[in-house]
Amino acid sequence: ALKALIFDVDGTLAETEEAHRQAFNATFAAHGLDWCWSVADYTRLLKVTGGKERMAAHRAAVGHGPDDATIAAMHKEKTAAYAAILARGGLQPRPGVLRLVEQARAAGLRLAIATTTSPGNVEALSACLWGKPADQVFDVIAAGDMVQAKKPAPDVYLLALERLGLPPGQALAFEDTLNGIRAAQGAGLKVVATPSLYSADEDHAAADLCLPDLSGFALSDAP
Ligand code: XBP
Repeated sequence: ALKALIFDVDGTLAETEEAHRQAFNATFAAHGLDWCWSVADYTRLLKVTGGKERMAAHRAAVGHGPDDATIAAMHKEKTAAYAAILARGGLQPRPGVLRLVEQARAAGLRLAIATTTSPGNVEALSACLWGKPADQVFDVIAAGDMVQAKKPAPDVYLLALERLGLPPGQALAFEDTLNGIRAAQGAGLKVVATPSLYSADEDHAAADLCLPDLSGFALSDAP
């Protein structure tokens, strides 16, 4: 029987990637760097998961840019810029997210996060969507650099399952990207995909269930 739901964050709980993109660009400008990511650039760059990894991939593509230590420092500034954008408000949960979280709680399911972004960004979003700390909404938070290999590697989902103390057959993952679907399935999980603004170009046929959003999803629909 289903005992837990495991959620991706960016693009799945909310359309956060535009705030991430703006935070990256503000950080590049503050460093006097001639990098500026358009929506088209960022759609392509999102295939590289993780902000530091994404900056390094861009550096490799353009052939110049800051060293790894500077990228790490810039990523901390980017994280602060992202939190400031979210603190200004205006970010909504994707349809059905709040209701599903409540329904799962009422049914006695446990809730977890499996994300590539940092724990601080999970907090910033939780404050935005629920007005409370993430650990008051989720039992387990597996995030960012807690694992060595980011999505599409299964590591962050394996960590979430380990902390839940559950086998993959007793949990269900929610994702918006192909990298996320691969990560969850690599951990043995079934996945519900709800493509987002920045992943609409991908083919999500590999998901066990694909929906435009979670507004029509009930726990009895679990694949
Ligand atoms: C989202 C990501 C993240 C965010 C930016 O992946 O790949 O890198 O774009 O966050 P997921 P950071 O949806 O799997 O969480 O800059 O903190 O990495």
